[in-house]
Amino acid sequence: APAPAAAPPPPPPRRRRWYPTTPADLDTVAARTLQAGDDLSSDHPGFADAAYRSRRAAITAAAARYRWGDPLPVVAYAPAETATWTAVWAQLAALRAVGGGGSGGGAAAAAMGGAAAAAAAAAAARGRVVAPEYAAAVEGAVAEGVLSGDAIPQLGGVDAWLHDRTGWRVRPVGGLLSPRDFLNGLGAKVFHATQYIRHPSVPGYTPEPDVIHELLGHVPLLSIPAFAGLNETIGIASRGARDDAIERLARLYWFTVEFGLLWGDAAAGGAPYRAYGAGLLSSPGELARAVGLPAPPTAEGEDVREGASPPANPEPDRRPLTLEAVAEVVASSYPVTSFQRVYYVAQGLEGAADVVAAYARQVQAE
Ligand code: NLE
Ligand code: FE2
Repeated sequence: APAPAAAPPPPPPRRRRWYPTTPADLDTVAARTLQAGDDLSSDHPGFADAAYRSRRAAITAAAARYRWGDPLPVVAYAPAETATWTAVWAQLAALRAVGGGGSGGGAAAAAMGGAAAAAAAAAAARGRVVAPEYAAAVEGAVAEGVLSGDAIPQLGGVDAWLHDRTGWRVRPVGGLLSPRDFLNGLGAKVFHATQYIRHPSVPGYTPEPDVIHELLGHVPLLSIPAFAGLNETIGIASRGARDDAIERLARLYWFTVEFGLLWGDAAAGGAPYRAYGAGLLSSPGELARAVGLPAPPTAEGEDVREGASPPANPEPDRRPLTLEAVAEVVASSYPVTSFQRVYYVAQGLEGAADVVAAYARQVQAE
């Protein structure tokens, strides 16, 4: 007699891929960079500059050797590298101070104490073109000697400062990680930071992360608990996620953490938009454009937007960041070598964090 029909095989167990959850786990992913210092794409301003390329290769080699628990690599920056940092710092400091009553406005208000301080801080914040929490974080880091316009900060000092505030850690990386690896790092409260600096030919805009972008864009924001939480939320949602979900989360990250704007206080005569995206806060050219200011002059007096990677974009679109808009955000590709065409505008850092958290819950329920 024929054998009885076999019962259908049980469905295969839903296999969840392994993902890193601790800083030490990241040793397995941090060496897998997509673009290393010795492999610049041909439209990069440093492509034809052999000295720049070998300098980057030396810095990224130390990052590749790093393992969790090692001392963070110390880079002996050359005077020309420091000069790039100082020049970009000065332009960004000027933009940070716009509407803030001078760079010491927040510190002066804090010294008054009580209701007078709150009123002065509110007045100082009204015209800001950057998120007031960001300006205060940079001022705090400067006051503590962690950030300075005079020298490129080393990762060790920055890491200790950040860890004291929000428990986040900084880890050196040689270049871009895959979106999955990078986002998984955020879930472990680890921010991967490059240590090389942008090519001096186009200081007002670089298509890639560099030490200015990491330390002046991301790190101050990660010292703010609500904003660090937004980053961690995206990171946790990325754990074991399907590839298409990783892509959507990476886009959400791009349009918020990298290029997000906040509504300002135009009704009270203040600035209409304020930047909180790290890609804006590290680019004098794009920051000015995103918030509708004239571009700052460079040291040589020319418009930094002329030097930004092509094409010179027309006036950008600015759209409200709502949960409904997130469907559009996560379906939108974006340029990586030129200014953005579209910015999404949130209602304060908490508003941005709420929208991100709501979308992250949807992804985790998929
Ligand atoms: N465009 C930014 C800058 O110039 O600092 C870097 C963006 C990295 C995603
Ligand atoms: Fe970034």
